[in-house]
Amino acid sequence: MKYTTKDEQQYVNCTLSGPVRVFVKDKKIVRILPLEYTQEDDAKPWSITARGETFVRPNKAGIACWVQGSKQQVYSKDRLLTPLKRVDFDPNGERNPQNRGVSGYEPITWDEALSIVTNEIVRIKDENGPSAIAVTGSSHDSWGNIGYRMSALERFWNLVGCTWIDHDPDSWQGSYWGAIHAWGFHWRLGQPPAFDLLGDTFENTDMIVFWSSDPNTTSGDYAWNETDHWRFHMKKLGIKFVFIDPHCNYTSVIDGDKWIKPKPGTDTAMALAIAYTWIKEGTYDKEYIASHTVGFDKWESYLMGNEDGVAKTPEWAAEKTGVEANIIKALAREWASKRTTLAGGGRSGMGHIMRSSYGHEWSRAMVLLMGMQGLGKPGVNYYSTTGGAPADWEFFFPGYADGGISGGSAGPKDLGPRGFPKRATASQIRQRINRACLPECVISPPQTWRGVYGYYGQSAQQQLTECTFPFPGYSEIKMIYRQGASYIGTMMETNRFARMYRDPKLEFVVNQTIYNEPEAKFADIIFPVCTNFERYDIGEWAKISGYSNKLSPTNARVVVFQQKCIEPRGESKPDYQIFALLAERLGIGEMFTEGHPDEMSWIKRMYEVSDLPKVISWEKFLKKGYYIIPPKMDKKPTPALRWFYDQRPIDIPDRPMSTDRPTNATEGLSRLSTPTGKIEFESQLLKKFDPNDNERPPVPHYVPSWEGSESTEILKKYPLQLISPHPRFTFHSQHDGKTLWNDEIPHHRRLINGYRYWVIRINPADAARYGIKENDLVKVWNDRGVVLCAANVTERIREGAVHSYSSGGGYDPQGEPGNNATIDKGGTINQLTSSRFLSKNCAGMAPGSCLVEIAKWTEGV
Ligand SMILES: Nc1nc2c(c(=O)[nH]1)N[C@H]1C(S)=C(S)[C@@H](COP(=O)(O)OP(=O)(O)OC[C@H]3O[C@@H](n4cnc5c(=O)[nH]c(N)nc54)[C@H](O)[C@@H]3O)O[C@H]1N2
Ligand SMILES: Nc1nc2c(c(=O)[nH]1)N[C@H]1C(S)=C(S)[C@@H](COP(=O)(O)OP(=O)(O)OC[C@H]3O[C@@H](n4cnc5c(=O)[nH]c(N)nc54)[C@H](O)[C@@H]3O)O[C@H]1N2
Ligand SMILES: [Mo]
Repeated sequence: MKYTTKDEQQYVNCTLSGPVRVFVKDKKIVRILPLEYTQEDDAKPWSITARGETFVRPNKAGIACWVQGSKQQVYSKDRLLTPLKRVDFDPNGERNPQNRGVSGYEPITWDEALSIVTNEIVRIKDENGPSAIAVTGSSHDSWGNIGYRMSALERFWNLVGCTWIDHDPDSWQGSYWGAIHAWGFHWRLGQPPAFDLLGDTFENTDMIVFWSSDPNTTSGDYAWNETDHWRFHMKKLGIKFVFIDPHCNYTSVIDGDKWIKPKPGTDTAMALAIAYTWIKEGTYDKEYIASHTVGFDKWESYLMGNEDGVAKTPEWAAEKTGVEANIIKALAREWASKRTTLAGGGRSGMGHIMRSSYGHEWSRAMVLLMGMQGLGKPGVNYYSTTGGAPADWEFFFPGYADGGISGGSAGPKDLGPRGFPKRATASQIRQRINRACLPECVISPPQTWRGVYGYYGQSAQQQLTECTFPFPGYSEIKMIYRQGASYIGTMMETNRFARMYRDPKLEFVVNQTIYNEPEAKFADIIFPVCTNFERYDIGEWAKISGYSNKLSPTNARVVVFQQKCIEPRGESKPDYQIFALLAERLGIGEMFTEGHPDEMSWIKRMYEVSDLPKVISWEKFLKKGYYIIPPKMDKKPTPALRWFYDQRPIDIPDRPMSTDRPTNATEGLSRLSTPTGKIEFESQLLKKFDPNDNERPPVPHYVPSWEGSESTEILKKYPLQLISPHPRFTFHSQHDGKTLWNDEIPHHRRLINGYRYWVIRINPADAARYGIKENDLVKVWNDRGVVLCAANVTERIREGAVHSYSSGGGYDPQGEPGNNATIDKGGTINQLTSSRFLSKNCAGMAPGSCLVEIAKWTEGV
């Protein structure tokens, strides 16, 4: 085998950004390389021939740049190696909550740490009931179905009882609050299926409009360089790529033919003007409108200005968007004249624009534009070029959202009634919190929100229900148990979180994470967790399942036995083992483990309930470390929405709300899951719910942002629009600030006066006005926070906007944490974003709507 020397051992593992081969020498990781699929018994590569060209799937995994750097990360100086206690926290005396975030830590033994935590759990439960303990994980743990937050964390806390902190629909805000009302798919939170769209695009598409979409950076989640080859091939086939984005993003730089740069958050106006042009010029699919849609007359009436006296002409949109009317017209004409696919977001149904004020209106407008051009026709799809490769979806292996050992709750199951685990767990506590307003729930209840409660893909109606915290009969929050330590970097207006942690109402805070991260420093007790290279697990690369259904953005379905490569560093432990120890002390050890002595026997059980035993023996799987599920190439492709276009019974392996078997509840039907079964230009549900809602009316409207290019008053003080999409060189906070591997990348951080600063991008015209030059240190601020950054002066960001990646891991306050005037040196851009919800009935985060001021920073720090 390549790259080996005789005294090295090799292991296979899977990271959240790809499967790898790990080389170990003298008990230390020496190298991490992408997994190659070149063994004799590996599935042979599939190929697609279209327009006379053949594409063959690559035979090695296209992992993310930071995965190869994970060797450095394992040995990072920031690893937590022992349990820690805050020095001025005494569970039997002074707790000093006001010092969280500033006081130091001392190492304590596992025995001491577990005792303190179990005593506090028992005490707080006794005094207030279990609902006084609020629990949450981050969006993404390290890979593996057993250790994942929806698995071990949920199993443990469902048994103990707690108030779960629900994630708002951060990744798919607009799809969830908006697109669901246009085309249904509530079980996939409003995102469309992508089955077999790779082949359909190769064969039939002439042009792709990438709207708020940078798949080269975001990859449709977890799949990184897997899809780049696809787009290179599309270019070779002559498919034209148009980008609509205030930032000339990486995909655009690499593959783009045209870049259109609207003012952030104004895109719905452009969408309306495109639809207006099609109506005026008669260039839309009238037959499809008649047979596949409802409410078009209402949409037409709004566009023509019958409702508000304003026709949504390209000239009208030009004023809103800053994009010339003739460009909008030209785009509309070319779009209508070609077989055009719309790539909305880096994965179909995502995109930073839908994480901004009224983002749901954009998401609905996107569906309706496609509705006007015959969505589902060959080459006319909603598809972000990040999924839809040939795959065998009958082969069963669960994804993490299927709940692992909790038997969990994150939506339609792949797992089904296969006896895994024996006892599914569910907390008896009805009270839940929306994490977008967690600080307010803790500090200043009552708090009310709508539409975030548990797994929110049960039905479209579910999002109309209101929650008020505290729920009747339940406690306020006295303790937070936090798995992962990223929220100061990743949530909105995050000085709120620092204030929450320092509030005396919180009697006890536990953090369980891998690194000495910003949010961990607000805990009273910290449990050190090992990386995925230091424990066993099992998982399929990039497979989420549950609410993301059968989405696989990779070239191959690869199931990995995640081999432990080295012993856990220091005294760190896998999450599973920490919970097993706590459970034992709480007297529920046997309930938690179901008698399994360790993770390996859970792994074996997961192997057994999957289809793996049919194709690879347990012994061989353990030894080889992976299995590649061969696609069924003899099966006729069923491109995502072709059945709907053809008005045939649904023929894709999608599973609306099937809770028991992997079959299709709407099998035999040729309707969407909207109330009418059609694409709804006027939403029947929203019409019934609140016909007068002017923030999310039954027909999608352009609504000027509450903090954007039309906010005249705020603009006087904060004239620049900040967009903060997902970081190119790290997965959220996870690979930032821990090693030089990433921090040395000049578009990630910049070394100025011995400190590595987060980068902010500014247009040369704006930079000139402010007297800012490349690599200058700048202060970026608004009423919510002050952040120091390094300036990158670039034409790639439109004038009037500034661009900085969303979520670093380097929060470094130069004064009192939580004070909005305290300067953060670490680049925590999310101190600046607003905690205001998308719109009044849609309780999700809207980082895209954020105004700031900037100035060259000349003072020392
Ligand atoms: N490298 C990397 N990849 C990731 C992640 C990561 O952290 N790092 N995170 C993963 C996760 S959890 C998710 S949810 C997905 C998210 O995937 P997406 O939601 O698709 O990604 P974003 O980067 O938020 O936004 C995509 C593009 O929208 C553009 N944009 C911003 N504001 C506007 C606007 O007002 N109008 C228009 N037209 N465009 C705008 C941005 O410049 C960016 O190029 O990414 C996943 N992939
Ligand atoms: N401005 C702005 N903000 C955004 C967005 C945006 O577009 N713009 N997007 C939003 C979106 S879509 C998302 S998904 C969120 C993501 O926000 P988060 O989920 O908060 O981000 P991560 O950085 O992935 O957090 C993972 C945390 O878990 C820890 N961790 C990793 N593996 C393990 C493990 O195995 N065990 C334990 N115990 N800990 C582990 C990591 O060290 C880290 O602290 O950010 C949101 N924030
Ligand atoms: Mo996300």
